Amino acid sequence: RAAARSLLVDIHTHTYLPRYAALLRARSTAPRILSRPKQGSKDVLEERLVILDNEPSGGRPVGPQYWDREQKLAFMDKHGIDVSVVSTANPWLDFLPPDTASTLARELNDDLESYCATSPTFTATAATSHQMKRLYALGLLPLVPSVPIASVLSAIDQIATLPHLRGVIVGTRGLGKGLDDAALEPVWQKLAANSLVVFIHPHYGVGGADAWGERDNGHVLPLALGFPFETTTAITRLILAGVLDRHPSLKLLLAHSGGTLPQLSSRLASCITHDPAVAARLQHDARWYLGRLWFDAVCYGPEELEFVASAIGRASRYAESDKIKPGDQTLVAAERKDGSKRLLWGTDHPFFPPIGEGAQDEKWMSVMENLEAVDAVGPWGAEEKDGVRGGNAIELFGLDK
Ligand code: 5CU
Repeated sequence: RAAARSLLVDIHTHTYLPRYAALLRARSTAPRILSRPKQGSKDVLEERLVILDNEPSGGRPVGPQYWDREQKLAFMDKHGIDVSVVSTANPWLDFLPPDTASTLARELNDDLESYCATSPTFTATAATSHQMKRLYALGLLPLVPSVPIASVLSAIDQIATLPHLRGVIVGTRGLGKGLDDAALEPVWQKLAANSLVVFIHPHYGVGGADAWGERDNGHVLPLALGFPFETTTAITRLILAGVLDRHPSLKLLLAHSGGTLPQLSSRLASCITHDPAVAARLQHDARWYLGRLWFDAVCYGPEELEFVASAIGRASRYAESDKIKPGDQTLVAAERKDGSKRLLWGTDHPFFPPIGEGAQDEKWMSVMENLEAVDAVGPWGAEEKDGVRGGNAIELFGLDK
């Protein structure tokens, strides 16, 4: 497999490794995997994944695509994906007591390393003959209430020594008090010092799902609204706590294109300005921080991608001075291109599979929509599109090293 063309890299793709799936099967409360007779046939059992509280319809069907590495590779082949940066799916270790979480983090990080290390190798570019693996991964930290911070730091040390782990995936609760908890300072410091990417991903959902109505809408409200609102709240708290001022080299990657942060960043800036106590804590205009973050390109539409890239690109206007006023149109074209450098393509596999009998053999609509969206962003040329499809991920995760 020699790639003369630019690579397609999936940075938002999950797994429940066999060790983790076994843990979920052994549980009797969510999160869990339960076994029940398949609808319409009493003798055939099916497994279902219940990870959200009050999950509708007894959870969702779950199968080997969640834990079998060969199925991950087959999915990648089907969609022309060269490399995946795999992460454990939610809710990670959030529900475990500190000792168990610490032990399991170490075991799962080792499992992930061998998952990647034994994956196929290919020559990434004919020019450099650099050898790349098809699988890299993001490790787990035992981020649970009452865990000794030394256990979290030791997991970071472990991850930093595992060659195919290039970062961590974290939820939004931190040690139970959010990502603006001062107790996390040494964690951010160590992650930054080791150049590990921190993928911030939702699980619980904030608002959206249960407000102002009783009608059952299945998974739609928690996933479409609750997840992005959760990410938005978590990253906003982190920014307001000055984490990015103290740790400017911290590499934070936000799920689902940053939730609603790009859309709300000017409103956030205005609210901060009108609250001097909060404003005094920050070194920059809120919009500046967008340019310090990375965003996945999992938003299913070209207009949204173009908008997010513009908002990221605009961040440079808010650097140290107000030399360039908001609304100045002269930079807009360049901004749209610059912002694209912080967008990275992803699939969300194995979530959002095709629906309906026989659809399993087709390419996944959720994947193709995200791929076609990149292609359809008007202001982007080949360089920007190649970057979002893979070049930006290669650079951020150092996949060519
Ligand atoms: O949209 C997503 O990322 C997900 C996810 O990660 N986990 C999940 O349960 N549903 C959707």
